[in-house]
Amino acid sequence: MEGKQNFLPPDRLLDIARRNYQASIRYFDQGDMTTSDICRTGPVNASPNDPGKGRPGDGGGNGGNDTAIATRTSPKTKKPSMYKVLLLNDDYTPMEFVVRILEAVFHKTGEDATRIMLHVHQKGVGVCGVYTYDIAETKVAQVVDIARRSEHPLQCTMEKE
Ligand code: TYC
Repeated sequence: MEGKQNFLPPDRLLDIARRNYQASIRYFDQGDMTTSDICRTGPVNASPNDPGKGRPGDGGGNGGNDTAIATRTSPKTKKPSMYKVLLLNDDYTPMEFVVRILEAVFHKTGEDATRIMLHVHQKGVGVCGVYTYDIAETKVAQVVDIARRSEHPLQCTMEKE
């Protein structure tokens, strides 16, 4: 189909852009941003000889700066979720092997490792440490890998705190 395409004239497009810009300023003023959080960049339609005046309808005083970049100034940081790494009891893995695992993977002293191992042996489950997701996942994988290489059924898992 061959037909005329109805493009808006450039002046009309600029007018719409200007109105959108003013509306976005009003929008940011209502929220937690202020116009001071908005950094105006170079003028797109101001004359270099007459920088103080934009075209009619641009609000008059801003030199015709139609480009804005909104930046959030307050840093928003969140603490990562933490995960407990748990050791499970079984009837076959040797106590000494569990103590070695706790020393090697969780950097426990011999005394702490023995205490944790005995706790798991008696209660069925115990916490080896608390870590961010990736570290907890790696430690679980290391325990299971070492145990399987030695053909022990030792079970290790993780749980969100
Ligand atoms: N119950 C095992 C035994 O009597 C020892 C053991 C302790 C196994 C802790 C696993 O996570 C464990 N040999």
